[in-house]
Amino acid sequence: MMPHRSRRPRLFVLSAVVAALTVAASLAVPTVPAAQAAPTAQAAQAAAAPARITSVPSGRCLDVTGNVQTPGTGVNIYDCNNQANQSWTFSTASELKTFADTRCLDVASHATTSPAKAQIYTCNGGANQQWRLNANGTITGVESGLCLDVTGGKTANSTPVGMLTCNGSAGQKFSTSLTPDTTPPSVPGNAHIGTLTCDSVGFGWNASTDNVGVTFYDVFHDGQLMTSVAAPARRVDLTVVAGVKWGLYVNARDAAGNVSQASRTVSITPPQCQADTQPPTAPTGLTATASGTTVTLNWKAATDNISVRAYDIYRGSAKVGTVTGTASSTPATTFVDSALAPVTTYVYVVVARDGQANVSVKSATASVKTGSGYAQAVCSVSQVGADTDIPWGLVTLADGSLLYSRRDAHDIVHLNPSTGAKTTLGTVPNVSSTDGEGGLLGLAIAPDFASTHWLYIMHTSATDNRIVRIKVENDKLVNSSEQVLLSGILRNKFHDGGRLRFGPDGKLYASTGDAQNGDNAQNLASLNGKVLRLNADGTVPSDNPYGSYVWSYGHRNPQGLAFDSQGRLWEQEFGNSVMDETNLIVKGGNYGWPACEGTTGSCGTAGFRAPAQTYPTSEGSCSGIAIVRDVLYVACERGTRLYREVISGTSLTNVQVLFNGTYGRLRTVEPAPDGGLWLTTSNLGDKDSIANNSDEKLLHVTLGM
Ligand SMILES: [Ca+2]
Ligand SMILES: [Ca+2]
Ligand SMILES: [Ca+2]
Ligand SMILES: [Ca+2]
Repeated sequence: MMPHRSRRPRLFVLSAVVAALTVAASLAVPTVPAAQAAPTAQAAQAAAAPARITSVPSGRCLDVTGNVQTPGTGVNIYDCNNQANQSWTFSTASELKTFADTRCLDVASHATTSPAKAQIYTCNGGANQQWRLNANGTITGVESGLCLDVTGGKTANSTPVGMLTCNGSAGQKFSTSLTPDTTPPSVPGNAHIGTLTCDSVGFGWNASTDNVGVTFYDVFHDGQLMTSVAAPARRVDLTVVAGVKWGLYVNARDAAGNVSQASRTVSITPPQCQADTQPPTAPTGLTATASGTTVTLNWKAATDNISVRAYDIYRGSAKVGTVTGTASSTPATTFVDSALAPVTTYVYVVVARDGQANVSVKSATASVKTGSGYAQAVCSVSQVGADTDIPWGLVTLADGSLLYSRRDAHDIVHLNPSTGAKTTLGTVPNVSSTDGEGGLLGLAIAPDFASTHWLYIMHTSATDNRIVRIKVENDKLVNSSEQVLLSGILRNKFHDGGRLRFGPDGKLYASTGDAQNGDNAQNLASLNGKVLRLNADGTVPSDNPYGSYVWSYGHRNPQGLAFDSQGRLWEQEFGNSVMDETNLIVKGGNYGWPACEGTTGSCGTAGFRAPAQTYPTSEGSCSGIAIVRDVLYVACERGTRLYREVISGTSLTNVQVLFNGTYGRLRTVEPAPDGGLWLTTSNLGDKDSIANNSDEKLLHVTLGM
């Protein structure tokens, strides 16, 4: 029921109606296209319950300017008057329809950069006619990620409404009884492969169901999106790489952008296209030069009848590293061996390998004597622990001992790095894995841990990712003390983020993945694809930029967080298939995913923040980061290396590659109390959720300069 109104607003309403009728009568009203006169079953379903959409600051209605149905007519706010140009429905295809469902709200020219024009247009199924009604009151264009915006946040009649970068302002808040679809499709069943050749495979699955309808299936390998196919297709032919093991799976997506949990993983290793029994030639021209206790090797590339894929580097008889390439990129011909003893002679040889494990004869040896000083990045490395599961989160206690989470085993270990002695604090309750990257993830302790005993934990549950805290007393988790600080962060097989870090401001920062749905990253109402900022008690800090937990957005799968000496937050993020990135995070910043990956894609979009450093995914895929004396250390999985980068202003300079291949995949790096680093590996069983099928090291790195 309309509330009784004062005379003045009523007069405004009446005059608006008269004005609108006059305009409508004076223009030729376009006829309804025949295709839309007979609604489909889907449209009929959507046509239920038209409603108004009101701008929050003014209470005025979203209104097609002048009550004109001509395609291209803009929208504005106007006194609510129950005219057809203020009556909206939200279709199952995520369209906002008006004029009795004959016109769709539309972003002019498919614009994706701010500002853009919002208008009505003939409904055509375009991505620029799909909208998301968000829980925080914003209405975002699916294609552009931009927010519907009352110009200048004004409240006057006839204020135009356009599209602007989402900024949390009141002019971007709307109220409506229209309800979006928030139910994701069911998990695609029976993921399976057909014929597998050296360069292709057929991949299929059973149809998912959805309360509205499945629109797309997104096919991934190991967290990388390969392709999206429109439903009802239930199979796709994929290009694969001979000899390279991939885990294939598929997620179903509906029109509203809800993404299902992933199917089971189907593991493939394509056969070689041609048998190769011919080893590469030996590398030649090997040289070794020492600078302090660091040795740099260089050699000339070997050749092969097909291709050289890797070089193994031996110091004496011990293999100390591997430099790898891919089917499309040759391996580098340089290697840095650090943390050597001073004033000692070392002898190196290098061998080349092809893609089928044929190994060349050894290169000629190169011998070199190290210098006396530690004037180098790394002095020494020692192993302080081993684990049969994947160490993920790691914190140092005041006595110098370590707590680390075991991702797939779901428990927390207390390690004495001096003796290697381990005790188990206990199993964290309600942890669930994802047959992928989810599980027991990041850890953090507040500065007042000694008195409060709170251990902060980020983990996957059966329904979501969440941040909890549990007291540690008498070397045990007190599970009865558990408090769930933040739940409802979407989970999926991959892209679960998971790092926690307390800032110098006493706030808890958390990195969340996009849950395999890039749209989440630009959706400020979503907790996914974000850096979040919480008070230590789990409440929203009053100075967060959007009145929510969101601190920055537009992230894909961030897993590294660290603060520098100026209190600035740096973040490490996995890209899709091209580039990974390190970002300097600013309050409210938009880091561009999914339109922009590293520096590729629509990275020039206004408002997108550029990364401080990028890495080809084959040389990166980095997870944890740590900052010691304003040098950033980046632990990389696929790149099997630790990057060392000097923070200089807002840049990262003097990039060095450490431990290239020496320890395999690296997950977590943390500052150690002696000014060095803790470093953990993630080599085996790291793409499954099977507990204790790994063979990992916990290392201590003594840093030099
Ligand atoms: Ca749905
Ligand atoms: Ca060969
Ligand atoms: Ca980015
Ligand atoms: Ca495992």
